[in-house]
Amino acid sequence: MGRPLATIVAAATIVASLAGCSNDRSSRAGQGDRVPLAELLATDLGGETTRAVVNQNAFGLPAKALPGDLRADFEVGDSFFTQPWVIGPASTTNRDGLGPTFNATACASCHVLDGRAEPPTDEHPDTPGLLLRLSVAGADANGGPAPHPVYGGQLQDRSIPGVPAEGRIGITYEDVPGAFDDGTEFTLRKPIYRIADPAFGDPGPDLRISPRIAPVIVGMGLLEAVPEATVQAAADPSDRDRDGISGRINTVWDENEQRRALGRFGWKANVATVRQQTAGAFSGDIGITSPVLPDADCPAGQAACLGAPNSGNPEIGDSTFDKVVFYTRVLAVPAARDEGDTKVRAGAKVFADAGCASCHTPTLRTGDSDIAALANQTIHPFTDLLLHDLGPGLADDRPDFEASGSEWRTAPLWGIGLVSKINGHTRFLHDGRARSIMEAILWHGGEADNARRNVLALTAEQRETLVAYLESR
Ligand code: HEC
Ligand code: HEC
Ligand SMILES: [Ca+2]
Ligand SMILES: [Ca+2]
Ligand SMILES: [Ca+2]
Repeated sequence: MGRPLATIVAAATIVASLAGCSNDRSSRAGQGDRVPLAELLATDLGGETTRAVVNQNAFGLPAKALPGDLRADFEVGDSFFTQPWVIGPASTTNRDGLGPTFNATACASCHVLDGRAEPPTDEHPDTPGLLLRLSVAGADANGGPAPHPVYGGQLQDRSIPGVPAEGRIGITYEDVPGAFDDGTEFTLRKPIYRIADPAFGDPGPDLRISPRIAPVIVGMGLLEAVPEATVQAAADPSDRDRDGISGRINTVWDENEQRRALGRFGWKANVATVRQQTAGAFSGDIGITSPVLPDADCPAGQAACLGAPNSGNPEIGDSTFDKVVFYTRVLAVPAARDEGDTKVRAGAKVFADAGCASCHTPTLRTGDSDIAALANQTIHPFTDLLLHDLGPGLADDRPDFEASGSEWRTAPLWGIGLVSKINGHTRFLHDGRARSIMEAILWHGGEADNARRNVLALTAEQRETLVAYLESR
């Protein structure tokens, strides 16, 4: 183990105690020496596009360095992202066409303040930010999940009058107890999902459900501009360097380009581009047809859905659609904070020494982008954009293109510390099951099991620094 920076006394203590701990740990411990502290503590997470603003709207600002003439497009995109769509035909003809079935009336209903949704709770049982993706065994014509023959690819729990909603999200919880090595106990809560009140009968035993929560959507265009070769180079599917961490790319169907492409977006890197993600959201989540997905999302057999009128062909036209895509691509990453704080600095070392950076890659470089401000930026997203097997605890047993039932894309950690301030909750992971940042870490298994065990071995004080560090990002 090399020498930590002399100025960081607390971190040095942590390194020493990690090295002396008796846990059976892999070669990952000590890899922190290879992750420069300067990268872990960088504040310009989105490169030159970073915005140093900490308020309720910190996820909702345009990238810095965006030329003025593009700001108008951003504003139009914002309004179609934020304002509710209405049932057609309506006098507001450029905002009608909601449904026939849907989950929410606007992008912003789920990505609240361009941030992160909370799963349904006793206090907010009808909050829309959690989706159930549905399928049965096999693949569709493009290698994606095969939709359920009756309920389709997603459970739409709302509908326009005269059309039945498909059902409701049913969740029950199971307690999963555990303890840190120092004896401090904790209880995780494992959700179990079903379709409650299914409108078209029992979906049957072949139904596969993948719960997904709406994430923060800052920095999307930057992630899109990371060269494919960078992502490919980080993949290590057969774990050649024998560090216990593989990392695979997902290859998905790009509907816009009509070809297979590298998956980057969604919790399983199941979508190639922001454009496709936006079209998918308009279609599946809001019931708005678009230039990319011109047909209503009505499975065969749902007669009322199929028979309902459209409000335009498509309901969102090229120019407006493009502006929503643009808006979503250029949302600025807020600057990190508290980089001089002793706790935060100590926590950065813990993060590196526990092996977190093996997947949560601190630094990437963007290549070309059609949006000049996003090109050639050094960014700190804390993701490798790769799939990792996180073990049975987090598995949904629903493959998504190349992703298995237990593989997930490394979640970007930029912006994570502002979720509590902007969205008023601390629910993390792909379905929001974790009730705190620490619970999210404790759910890690599979390829991340060594990292989790390193965290179990920390003292209470070290755990606090790790969380303080993540809250500064
Ligand atoms: C019903 C809730 C809901 C609505 C409405 C919604 N989203 Fe999402 N959004 C999600 C969920 C859930 C995911 C994760 C999807 C997955 O993993 O497949 C997501 C993912 C995304 C992502 C990718 C984020 C990432 O880090 O990979 C983008 C971009 C996005 N949404 C944009 C939009 C836009 C634009 C709209 C409106 C047209 C919209 N969303 C409407 C729930 C929603
Ligand atoms: C083997 C790769 C890997 C390692 C190592 C790893 N993670 Fe993760 N991390 C992931 C993946 C994949 C997810 C998404 C899992 C999910 O949502 O089910 C994730 C999710 C998270 C989240 C939740 C983010 C969100 O937006 O919900 C946090 C926080 C986190 N990791 C922190 C850490 C910390 C701290 C460490 C080190 C102790 C660590 N991770 C080590 C792959 C990894
Ligand atoms: Ca419609
Ligand atoms: Ca459906
Ligand atoms: Ca490896």
